[in-house]
Amino acid sequence: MNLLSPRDRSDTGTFTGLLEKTRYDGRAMHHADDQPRLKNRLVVDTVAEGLLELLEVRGVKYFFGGGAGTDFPPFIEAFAKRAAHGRTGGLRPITVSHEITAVAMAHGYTMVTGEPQAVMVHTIAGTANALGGLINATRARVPMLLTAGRTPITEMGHPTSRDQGIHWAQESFDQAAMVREFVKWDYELRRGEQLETVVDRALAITRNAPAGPVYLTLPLDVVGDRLSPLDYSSTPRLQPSSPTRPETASLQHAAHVLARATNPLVVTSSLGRDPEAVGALVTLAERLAIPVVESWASHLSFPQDHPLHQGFDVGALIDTADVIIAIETDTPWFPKHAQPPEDATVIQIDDDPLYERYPIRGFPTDIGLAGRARSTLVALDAALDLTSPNPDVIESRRQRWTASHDRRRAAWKSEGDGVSHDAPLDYQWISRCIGETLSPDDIAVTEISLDRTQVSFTQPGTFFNHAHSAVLGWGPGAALGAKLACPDRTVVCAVGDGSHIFGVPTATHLLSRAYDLPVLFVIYNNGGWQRTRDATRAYAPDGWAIRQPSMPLCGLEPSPRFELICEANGGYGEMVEDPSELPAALARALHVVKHEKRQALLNVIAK
Ligand SMILES: Cc1ncc(C[n+]2csc(CCOP(=O)(O)OP(=O)(O)O)c2C)c(N)n1
Repeated sequence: MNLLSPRDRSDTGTFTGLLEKTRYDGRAMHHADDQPRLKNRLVVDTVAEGLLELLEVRGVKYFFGGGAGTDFPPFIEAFAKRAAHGRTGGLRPITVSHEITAVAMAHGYTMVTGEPQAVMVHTIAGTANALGGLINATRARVPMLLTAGRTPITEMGHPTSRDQGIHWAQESFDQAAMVREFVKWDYELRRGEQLETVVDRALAITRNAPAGPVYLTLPLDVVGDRLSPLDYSSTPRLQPSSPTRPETASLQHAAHVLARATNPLVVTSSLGRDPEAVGALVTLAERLAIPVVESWASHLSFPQDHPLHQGFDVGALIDTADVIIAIETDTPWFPKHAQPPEDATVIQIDDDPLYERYPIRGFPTDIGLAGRARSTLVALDAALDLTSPNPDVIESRRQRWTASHDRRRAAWKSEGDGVSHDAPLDYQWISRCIGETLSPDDIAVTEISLDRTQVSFTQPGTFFNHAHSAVLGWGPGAALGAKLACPDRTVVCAVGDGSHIFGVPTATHLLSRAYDLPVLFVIYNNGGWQRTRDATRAYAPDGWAIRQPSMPLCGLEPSPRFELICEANGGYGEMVEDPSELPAALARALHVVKHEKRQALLNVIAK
């Protein structure tokens, strides 16, 4: 057996980090373009070390360990050994005290950088806790390598054989079954020799469009095993496929339909996931004067101050549109409330216009333009060169939508003004105050709470809302991940009291302090789950629940002093009950975040 017990392990003498760069000059080692293909040699003690080395050379920067357990020792050893050798750069371990926070942090990091990171959780126990976050990452198309240990295989006879009750009870027949519906690929590492293929395949698949998490299980017996010197390619031989775009005939068809449209409409939720796609949409929208609605926006997909931006409620516009371009949106409208006319044409632009992983989704796809949205929009714009839309129609449309944009913004402003003195505070007023505090480059992360009618985001990559799966508790961890990715930018996390609790506050605030991630948390504290109350009100407008002073199953009272949880972790906290006090409180909190580099939390008492 090739197993390595901690006692057997050679000490640091054999370890120099050790990536021996070896060039092979054999014919097979050259690219077709005659560039030499280099092989590196990995010389480490264990498979776990080898895995970390490979993740590092493949550009993974963080290894979020969420709830390390008895399956982690080979990795703990490996990181300790790296630290003992002064290897503090490269792949960095982050100790996260809850799996919900770990997955959300990785999600938050990747949503602003596009670079997938690694998360490791404990067997079935950690996987169960990570599952909600994994669902969010899947629906948000966030690439991520989620790994989990597995209980030892052998009951006796090996250094890593089972010796605790959990080793029997934490085994399942098919551990990946728990997550399989929500990952693109799963696998169990069987042997160290597979490391290069497994790591490269995992990272290629997770990034391949549409991106999404992958799951790799790591049996203790395997990762604790000795790894013989391993030669691997200096650049991964498994790459995600290059971005695609639809064939020319389909683009021309769509362009002709669009050029003839009288009342076209763009609806998008997540185009801004690719910040560079936003400019392509602006170009197309301006060319034909197409109004844009950000429906259930998870990202900033169109500058809010652009005259063609028509807000967030597609219901008001959908029933008069003759051509709808649904771009990166799983839910372009709510058919229960409003539908496009029967003879409207629906063009869907998406990596996966049919949303194949959604069990049911009946939005028409008269023309499905599959591929990277950015490229499709540019190509669609080019295809319009062969059409001849009526310039008068476009000009009158432009004027109409510009006026509508101005009216809409004026109405939002007066709505915000109208609640500016309300106490408890109104969500609109809280959002307005946050909006006035933000600089154009600051990052806002929200779950449900931040009301975009009161904030004007203009730059891609500045606004992030939860995925439509809305497994709540994502926001606080995602904000920490965003701050980890962008230490020089201000990150504001705007969440309800319910979402803050779902987000494991103790873990959140501990992490913020431990890793110097000063985020401003603003809690919209209405003492309960307002969306659930609203849903009950809609379900039974004249029912029993609405007449109760407090609806059953919806309250979070007595409300905790959320600000004290932040203070308990070295942060700054304030409770705000007076609407006129909020701007000054935000300024104080932001000062702490920006200049003292400490986290801050405002517990805003809301209605
Ligand atoms: C993990 C999880 N549990 C339950 C829900 C159901 N749910 C949807 S909205 C909501 C209320 C959230 O409360 P809060 O964040 O305080 O926002 P509010 O609705 O009060 O504005 C709940 C419980 C969910 N989406 N996710």
